[in-house]
Amino acid sequence: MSLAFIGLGSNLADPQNQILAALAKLKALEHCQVTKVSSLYFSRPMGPQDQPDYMNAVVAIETTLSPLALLDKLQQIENDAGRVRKEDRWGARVLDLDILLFDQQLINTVRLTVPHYGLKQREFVLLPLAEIAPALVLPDGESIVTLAENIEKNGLKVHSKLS
Ligand code: A4P
Ligand code: MG
Repeated sequence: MSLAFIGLGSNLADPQNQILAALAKLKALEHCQVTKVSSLYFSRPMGPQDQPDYMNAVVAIETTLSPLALLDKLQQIENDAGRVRKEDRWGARVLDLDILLFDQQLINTVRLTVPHYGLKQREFVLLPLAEIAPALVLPDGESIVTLAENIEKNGLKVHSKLS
């Protein structure tokens, strides 16, 4: 059994409902058990500023799936939500599901980079992670709580509880 952390983000087509629907689909995945759910966070866009604000959350999943099999499931959920992949980096999206961590594994393949490359620079990832896994330490030895305490909050705030 592995422990994975998944980041959820949306800034189009009713973001709050997108996150709620994605959470329900994650809970229904075979070979996966959602064990922790962060609050729903309101966040300012990272990247281009001419896009709507985001809703973000992080969940913990216990799974017997491989990292790539889990990625397949996440991309299926993104596609079902009507996600259209565009060229514009960091642009608006209906639903983004990222594998933030997979146990203490370091993965560098064409399809998958874990830990997620933006993990340490994103307040909307670090704070929800610290909320649900305060004892978590990254493979490089850095503590999530310390990273979360030291990052610029950029208007991040808890919007509501998810469960
Ligand atoms: N991929 C590699 N590693 C991973 C991983 N750990 N998890 C590959 C998931 N996928 C991973 O993904 C492109 C490819 O990355 C996938 O096919 C997969 O094989 P994508 O979801 O199509 O691309 P993306 O997520 O749009 O990448 P991009 O444009 O770099 O976006 P980011 O970095 O995810 O940022 N502001 C706020 N406040 N909140 C947000 O959530 N999100 C973004 C998107 C921008 N600004 C934001 C937010
Ligand atoms: Mg993504």
